[in-house]
Amino acid sequence: MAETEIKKTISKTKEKEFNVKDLTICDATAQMLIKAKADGVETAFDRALDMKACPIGADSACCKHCAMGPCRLNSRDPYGKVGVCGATIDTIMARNFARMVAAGGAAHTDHGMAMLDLFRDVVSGKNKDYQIKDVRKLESVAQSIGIEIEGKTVSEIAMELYHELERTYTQVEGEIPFAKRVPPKTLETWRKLGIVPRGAMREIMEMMHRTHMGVDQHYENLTQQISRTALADGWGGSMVATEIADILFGTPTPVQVEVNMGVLKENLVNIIIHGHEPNLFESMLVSVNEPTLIAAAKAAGSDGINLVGMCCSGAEMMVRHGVPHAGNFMSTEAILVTGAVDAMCVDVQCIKQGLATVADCYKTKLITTNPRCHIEGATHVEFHENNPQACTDEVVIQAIARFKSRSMPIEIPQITNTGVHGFSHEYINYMLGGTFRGSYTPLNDNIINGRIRGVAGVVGCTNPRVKQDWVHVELVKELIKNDVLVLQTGCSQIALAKAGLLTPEAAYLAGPGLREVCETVGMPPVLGIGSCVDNSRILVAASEMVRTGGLGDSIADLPVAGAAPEWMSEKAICIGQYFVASGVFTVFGVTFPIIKDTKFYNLLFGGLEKQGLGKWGFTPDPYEMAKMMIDHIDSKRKALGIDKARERTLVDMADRRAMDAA
Ligand code: NFS
Ligand code: SF4
Repeated sequence: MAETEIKKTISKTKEKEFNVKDLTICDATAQMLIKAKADGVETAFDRALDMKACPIGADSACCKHCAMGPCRLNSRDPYGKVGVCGATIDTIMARNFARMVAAGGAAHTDHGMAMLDLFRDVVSGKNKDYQIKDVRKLESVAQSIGIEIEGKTVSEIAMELYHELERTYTQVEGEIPFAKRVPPKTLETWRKLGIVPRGAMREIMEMMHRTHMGVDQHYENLTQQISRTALADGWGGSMVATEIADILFGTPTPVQVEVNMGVLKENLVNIIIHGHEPNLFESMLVSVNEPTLIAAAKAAGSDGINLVGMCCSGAEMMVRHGVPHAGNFMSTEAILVTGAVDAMCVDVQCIKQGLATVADCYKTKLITTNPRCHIEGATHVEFHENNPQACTDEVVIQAIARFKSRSMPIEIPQITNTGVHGFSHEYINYMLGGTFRGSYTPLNDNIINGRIRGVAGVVGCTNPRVKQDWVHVELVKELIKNDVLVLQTGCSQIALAKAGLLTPEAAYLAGPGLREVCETVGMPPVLGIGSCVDNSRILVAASEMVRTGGLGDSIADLPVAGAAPEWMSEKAICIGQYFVASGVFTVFGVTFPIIKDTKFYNLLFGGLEKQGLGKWGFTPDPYEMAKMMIDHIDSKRKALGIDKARERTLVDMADRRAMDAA
């Protein structure tokens, strides 16, 4: 069928010249951007070229919290002017930052609370479509917050756990349940600073109140609530989301998976699930295996149904069930350009409204499912947890109908990358310690003896303001080359999977110490953990490292660092802040929404560390970022007195090379 059937969305005047090599290192996405251009179809890459970022907004130097404004301050002379109400640059930036944290935290905690709602209905028997799959995990989570399990039935433990965890959200006074998992010294610091979260709803509400016109106008006091709100996400909403998903759907263990656009198949009905809620995806798995629907797909002329994921729920399904993953955030429009996607089904978060237009161009069904997220132009088929298949069967039926009437030319980039994903903190424990003596001792030992220099969490989004995947990949390569073990989640994990680094064979790219550990254990130097809410697994792993001993008393003592090199969402800011408040040096790329060398900046980038927490860092350059993280890791090693061990290892290596050469 003629390509003229494709609706053109780029007007001739708007069309800007670009070289795809400047936009992405993902070959599949590049191929589709070229096709999109030929088809006259616009994506976020085009719009980013067309939309110059507002420099005042980029620095958070504006405020529209009341109608005496909006007020714009001068980024170049931040103290030269104040808002109409008198608000200073520090107040304005801190309030804007606070609202980003509140919004990001709200996204994670609302998602976590929805998971908990489902858990309650499963336990009470109201919901019969889902079950508790991982009883061991249920018991260990219950025990971790002091619930006695001896002599109790699974459903008694589960009900008790539900009531405990509900406090994560609704509690008005006291400490959230997972505060019990925080290393004592870290918790002591939080208590001293008054930042132990009460309940997420309370913290987010108070944050919104305090950032209203004329309330909290001291950046230091605002920062305290910023930390408390962020911690209510990391050790609260996100952690509950992860733990409940494990209990209901199973705790991830390593699984070999295919990633990239080549997972689409021309002869199959292709369905993409893009979003953040595993309950929708779990039900999709049931629907695509329904014999009547498979028969219908075949009757329509296909060889069957192909279910693949994108973004974070995709990452969760990948680590839990080995479901193929088609790409990260900046590939979601591009993949529709293949013409091969019969339905893209979305729930909440990171879903570009632009998808509706691109889907329309290629006659792909774009289906929204969550009452929280409708998109103009998309079909809404609401998902109800108590009757999930009604929605997911309908998605399959619509996809089959689209397959049957396929009229577009199809072009699927023939690229797939096989890797091993699914390293939950439980599995890291088991992998390094063995079945009978599962523990973090071998990890700590290898850090102490210097084979592993430290651990880095590299996470977060992709963003059309930078070359897609490039900062992630260069940063991670640099880190492992320097013996830093890398843990990954979200879109960053997918970037590295596409670069082929989530394989045991990639150990050859690692420094000698890390390579030795990887080869002994048979693990990749880059461990894929799951979705963005699964960053909570990194917090638990860090606590385990402290508890195991030899690496200090608090998370702030550990030789670890974090990064979100291509971040874009408010969720990423909230994650960054909860890592910082937990004691981790966290570096962001792209841009940082604060003016350098202001008082608020100095607090985030240094002052918090003096209070016993972590600190922020910023650079768009991956090599500089790696250096900052490694320097930080080395300074922590020095403080722990384990820098000497590593120096010896390196001298030994150099000696050996000198001897080899002689
Ligand atoms: Ni995280 Fe997941 Fe991706 Fe960023 Fe969006 S999908 S929750 S926010 S873009 S990593
Ligand atoms: Fe301007 Fe103050 Fe109103 Fe903000 S709160 S818009 S700074 S007057």
